[in-house]
Amino acid sequence: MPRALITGITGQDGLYLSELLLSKGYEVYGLIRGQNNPKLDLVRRTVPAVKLLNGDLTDVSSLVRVLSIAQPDEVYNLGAISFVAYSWENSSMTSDVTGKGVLNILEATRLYMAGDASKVRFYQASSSEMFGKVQEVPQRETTLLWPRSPYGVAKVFGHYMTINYRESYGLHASSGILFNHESPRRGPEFVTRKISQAVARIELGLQKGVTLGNIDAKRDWGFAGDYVDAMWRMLQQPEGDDYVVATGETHSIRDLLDVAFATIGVDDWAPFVTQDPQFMRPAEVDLLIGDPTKAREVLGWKPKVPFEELVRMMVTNDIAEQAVLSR
Ligand code: NDP
Ligand code: GDR
Repeated sequence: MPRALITGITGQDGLYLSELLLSKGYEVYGLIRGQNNPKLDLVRRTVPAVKLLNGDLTDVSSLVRVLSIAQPDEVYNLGAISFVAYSWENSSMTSDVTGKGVLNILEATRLYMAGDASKVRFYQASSSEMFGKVQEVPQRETTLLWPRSPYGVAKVFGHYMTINYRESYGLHASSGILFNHESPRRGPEFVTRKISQAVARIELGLQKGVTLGNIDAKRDWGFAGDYVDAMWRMLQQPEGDDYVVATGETHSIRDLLDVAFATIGVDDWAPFVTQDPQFMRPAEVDLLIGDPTKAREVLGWKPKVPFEELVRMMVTNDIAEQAVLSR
């Protein structure tokens, strides 16, 4: 039975990846942090077979201990402070967790493999946020990185450190440059879920409108359930490598509002949407669109859920969820 360790198990991707690996017969270990993590219950309910171990990406000794207990064949490093807007307000902590945390888990993995590179394979959750200021359209594995947020800068550090461990120690390390991926499990701070929850509450008469920041930004949005499959495929290759994972389509937040409000039969969303500078970022990433050719050709991966279906799935789920919560 193959064994996997996932950091970030309480996050959106951690849950989908756990389900995928369990369905493939893996024994799955998850890193969990904090004395009293409120998301622990969700993990226990959703994927009860996952074995949880305490540790933190900022504490390398905890990572060494967790690896020695889990004895994994595959390590998926999904843990991060992942909210871009928050990263300006907590840039040092974001650097510690999202940046140096990658070095910590790579180093713990190197110690664990003890010179035997066949012992373990490593996945790093890199991000399209590393592309930042537009240099090339669409963005691919070779596009110049120009991050525009402390989060993006930290991810660039983690990305190159992963490549460095591959080149220095022969670690089978892959970096997935994933573009935005969403689901009904997406954190409510991200724009897709903020909108799907708001639209659901408007439909139920619980809320009057929603206040957003820049609605002209464009993103390449896919479904998280599809994207975790690409992570797994990377670690099944003979060599570690870097892959862009994206749909190849881009949409503005205006497009997102069109589809979300159409789901509740509203054609003109303008009366429901206001903008506030508090949700604008000091530096914006205006346009993301990925070229997933390499992932398709090498990994045999392609996205299954199109944008409109994804948004409708999220709104429909939130209507049901909010109806229960409001009872
Ligand atoms: P989430 O924000 O949903 O989850 C982040 C996870 O990181 C949580 O489980 C959180 O645990 C954990 N974490 C935070 N701080 C630490 C720490 N100090 N030590 C250990 N774990 C920690 O993110 P997603 O699931 O959406 O994303 C997964 C990864 O992929 C992240 O690294 C993200 O940056 C990256 N990514 C995401 C994309 C997306 O569109 N979703 C696109 C590209 C990259 P806790 O419950 O303890 O806070
Ligand atoms: P992003 O996702 O920054 O791309 O990072 P987010 O959903 O937060 O923002 C997307 C775009 O929407 C604009 N926006 C708003 N965003 C939020 N959160 N709230 C608002 O009210 C709002 N109004 C407009 C933003 O300015 C931005 O342009 C996500 C995270 O999952 C990262 O961890 C990951 O690496 C990248 O995707 C790829």
